[in-house]
Amino acid sequence: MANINKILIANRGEIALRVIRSCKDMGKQTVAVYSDPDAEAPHVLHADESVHIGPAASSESYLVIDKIIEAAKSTGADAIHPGYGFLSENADFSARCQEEGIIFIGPEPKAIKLMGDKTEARELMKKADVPFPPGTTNALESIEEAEEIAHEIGFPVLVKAAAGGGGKGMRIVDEPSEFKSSIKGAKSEARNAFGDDRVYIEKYLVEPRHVEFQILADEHGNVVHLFDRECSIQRRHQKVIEEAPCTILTDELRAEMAEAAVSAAKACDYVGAGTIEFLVDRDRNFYFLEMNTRLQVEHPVTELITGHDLVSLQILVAEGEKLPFSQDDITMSGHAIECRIYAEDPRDQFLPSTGTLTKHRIPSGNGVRVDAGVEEGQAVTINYDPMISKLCTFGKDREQAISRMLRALDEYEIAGCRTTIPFCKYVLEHEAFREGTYDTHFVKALFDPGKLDELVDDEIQSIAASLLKLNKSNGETGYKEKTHQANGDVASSWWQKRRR
Ligand code: MV4
Repeated sequence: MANINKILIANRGEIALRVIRSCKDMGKQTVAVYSDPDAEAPHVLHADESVHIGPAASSESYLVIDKIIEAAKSTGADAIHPGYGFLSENADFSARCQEEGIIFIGPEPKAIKLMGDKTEARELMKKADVPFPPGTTNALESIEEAEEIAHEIGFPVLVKAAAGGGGKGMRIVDEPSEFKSSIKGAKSEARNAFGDDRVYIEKYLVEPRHVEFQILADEHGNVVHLFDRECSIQRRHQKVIEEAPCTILTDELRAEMAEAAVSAAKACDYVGAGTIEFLVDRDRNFYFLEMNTRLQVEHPVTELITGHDLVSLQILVAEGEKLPFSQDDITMSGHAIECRIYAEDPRDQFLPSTGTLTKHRIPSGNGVRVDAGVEEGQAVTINYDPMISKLCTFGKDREQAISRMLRALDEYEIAGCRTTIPFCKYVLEHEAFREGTYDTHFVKALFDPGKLDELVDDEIQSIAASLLKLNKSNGETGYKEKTHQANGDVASSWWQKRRR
């Protein structure tokens, strides 16, 4: 048992803030680290102490193991929480913390390494009796070998990078003639992205749904699951909307998948919070896809349906405590949805839309939770992930969670950059989403940017905000009356539209 007194959060933005909040709930001291442009970021302002770790580039700040370790030592932090992204799934970082006598709030290097290698993970699932898509559990040696396996499992097949995940180094192959170029392409992409060009093949599942299970494990061999999340609404392998629980699972299938998820975690001697991703096909067969050895962006929807604080539990387990409950004590109720609000323009190919958030008024009310990493007046830059916030709603059932989400999206006021709010509204109002009949191809197949009708709304909001600012500064220079008039006009038409 190791009591943790002070935790360094090796991250930024909303997740750093999220971790700080649980630390405070538990009476733990907090240390933030920050790059040049983050000097006044919310995570720095909310932590008890902070350490500057370098310039904007992540490769020179948030990703530098030596700098993070040094910051922990100089502040006397006894543990490090990596959040998600950055160093969270870096086995060397977990190992280095161990060497330095600092508690890494996450799994052992062994589990990170194992699950980071998709061929090894598949091999492990074979032993653990967890189903995975048919194909090889070894890296490909030759085109002939690939053709042989494809002949066995049937086209289409997928060429995937062993070091991959998140869609990089992945190629669909529909017929033998495409093999050569697909393998070459996947290999070169994998080499560039991971410095590892090993690839393998597996059966390509058409129209699958992405369903994942949250698991938690302690050092004493206890492994539990906290049910499932549906994450099929993605674009370019980036999740946009998630919900819990998944609507297509029967109690029976849920129990079966949960058992497989727990087996997968046990197979790699997992400790901490982790996620087992599955694909579910049209016949409701499920297949292990990968394990994420970190806390996930979408963890709040699980917290909302189970009532448990996953970050506190991660910390508890890192202290060597036993899980405070058994599987039977964990129940779920109601329904939760998360919309990721990105600073991207859904009308222009989701291109990043940077700028200063001249207005950021988050929604509230019954069943609404917002995890934001940016505050009004702050700049959204291209240095980091363009996610502004995670807007979650909770309801007694899916229908209530959806109507609360639409209410919250309507209430959300952002000016200074374009956001994915209109896109989220589009999805939530779509028949396929309402009926729950969508799959991982939703955005590609069903999203029509021409149908976004809130352009005027957004633009007027942004003009109104700028004019309001202008109005304030002109108040000091004597032009108040004229701009006040203009501002009043715009503001009133904006309100009229909003009230329709
Ligand atoms: C698949 C698949 C179909 N069949 N594997 C995409 C990201 C990476 N984690 C794995 N991915 C997929 N693997 C087999 N055997 C389809 C996808 C996939 C996908 C998966 C989850 C959510 C969205 C997706 C979008 C396109 C493709």
